[in-house]
Amino acid sequence: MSNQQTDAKAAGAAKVDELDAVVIGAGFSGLYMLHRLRDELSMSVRVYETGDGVGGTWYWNRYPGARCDSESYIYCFSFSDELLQEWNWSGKYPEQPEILSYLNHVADRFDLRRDIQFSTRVTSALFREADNRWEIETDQGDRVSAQFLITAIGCISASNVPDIKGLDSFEGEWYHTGAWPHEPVDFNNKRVGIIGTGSSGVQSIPVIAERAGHLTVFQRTPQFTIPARHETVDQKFLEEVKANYDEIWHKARYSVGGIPADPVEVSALTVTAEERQAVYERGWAEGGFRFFFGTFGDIQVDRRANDTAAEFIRSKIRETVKDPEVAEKLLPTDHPFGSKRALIDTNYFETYNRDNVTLVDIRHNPIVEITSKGIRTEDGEYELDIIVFATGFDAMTGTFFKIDIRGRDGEALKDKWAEGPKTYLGLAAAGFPNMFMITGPGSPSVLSNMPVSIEQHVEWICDFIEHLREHDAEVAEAEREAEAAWVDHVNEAAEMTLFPLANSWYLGANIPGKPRVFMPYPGGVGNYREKCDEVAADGYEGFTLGAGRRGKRRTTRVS
Ligand code: N01
Repeated sequence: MSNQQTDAKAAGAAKVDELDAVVIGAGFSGLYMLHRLRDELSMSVRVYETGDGVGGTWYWNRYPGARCDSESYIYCFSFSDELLQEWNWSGKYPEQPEILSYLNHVADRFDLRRDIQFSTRVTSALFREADNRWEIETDQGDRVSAQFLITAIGCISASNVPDIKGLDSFEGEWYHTGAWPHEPVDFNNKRVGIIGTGSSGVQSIPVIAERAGHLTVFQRTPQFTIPARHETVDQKFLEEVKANYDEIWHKARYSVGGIPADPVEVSALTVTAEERQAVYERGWAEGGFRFFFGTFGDIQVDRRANDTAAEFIRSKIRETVKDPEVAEKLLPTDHPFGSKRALIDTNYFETYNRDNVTLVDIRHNPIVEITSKGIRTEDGEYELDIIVFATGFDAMTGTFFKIDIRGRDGEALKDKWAEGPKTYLGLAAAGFPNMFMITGPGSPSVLSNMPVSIEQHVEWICDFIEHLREHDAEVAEAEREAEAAWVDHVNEAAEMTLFPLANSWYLGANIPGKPRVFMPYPGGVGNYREKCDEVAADGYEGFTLGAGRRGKRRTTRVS
């Protein structure tokens, strides 16, 4: 393995640095990947990061109210006991600034910054068959070659600003929640309009409403959302957690969603109406994902069971929102509960009781255009000083497509995935040797507590690289048959759930023209981990290992 880490620009444009690995992105995934490759496998690694700091998602998503839906004690790395013991979370659900501080602490603690090149976007990555290396270029003129290319680019990082006529003519300010400015936005006495009521909208609407002169919410799809019951972390609870972390992480790693919840077997359909009501009331009072995972075992897979939870939430909306007409507009009726990303909130429905908040139902009164003064819907114009787009992301594939990634025979990843992403285990793609994806499409990723999935991927990739080194194998490539079988399995697993019944970004439905394919793996992080471990134990079944050159590929497995 080479150990050369000369700075590309310092060495001059003509010089091509030779690295063992290039990692794209310095969020949770990229930071841990760098630590493992560099400090445990002694590899030469460079991380390229578009932002001017670490944090990924938590660097970009600085909108008012941004916080994580996973509880803080499990929304962190588990790989270092010292790190777990020394860090003290203050919020039950950590706010964006606190998560960003945590990631900065991790970067400093493990001395990661010296191998991260900030303010640099990777523009292309081409696999050179002649010497089995990736050639990577950036918008800063870097040109490096690496044996391994590892994407740590996040699943929801390509912002989607919808193509609405007239945005250029708007004379006020506009922002996307996923690319929020670093300086505070002044909402004081301003007329603010927000489009979108997904996670970002539901979190930011109550906070913006408190600061703005007037807030108009443009809602296309009403959402199910559960009160988070946010509070400061109970210190006694944190002490107990710290004393029991091994057990907690074990449970999370073998769970469905990467959180240490005990599976609930009881069906919502086998209890009496009174018992069901009592369970939902308890879940509602506890709040957060406990309602989702801790009430009944079949609400995610059985429509009739799901209907009971959906009706309970609708009754809570009617109870909370004082104006019956507004409440009616807020009732989700066109998709099962949880089939779009499950949401949790703080004072979301209560916000519609405020005098300075107006709800516009753009499903029945569509946006026609953005004007110089605001937003015009079919029934009139809403004058605004600020427009906030909480309109989500070109998820899971969009960030890949911003980079010109080409594998064997110059095949573009964008072409390979034209009809939807095709991966083996969400970790690798046939035709793209030595490229590994952290939380790629086809892995549990966005359906899980991300750090748990990220750690599993990073560790699996490192074990695989060690295996390659031990066996003198230069190249690893997913086999097409294994990839096709995995894609089929992901689709079959999705068909067993209620996910396909909603128009969600999981299916690409939010981006006009995007193929409707369910992208994350819905089989649960525990099952997925076991499958990945089996693949490894079986000599990395489904991968061809070897020199990798055309005509010289070894088709027998090295184990
Ligand atoms: O984006 P979304 P998000 N005209 O795609 C609407 C993670 N996250 O940024 O439902 C009008 O969910 C769209 O309407 P519809 C989390 O995984 C986590 O909120 O498509 N409206 C929807 O209401 C999450 O799922 C956290 O009909 C348009 C909204 O915009 C993911 O990021 C916090 C429109 C987009 O919702 C994305 O969440 C934040 C158009 N043309 C985010 N296009 C936490 O952990 C879209 N919409 C807390």
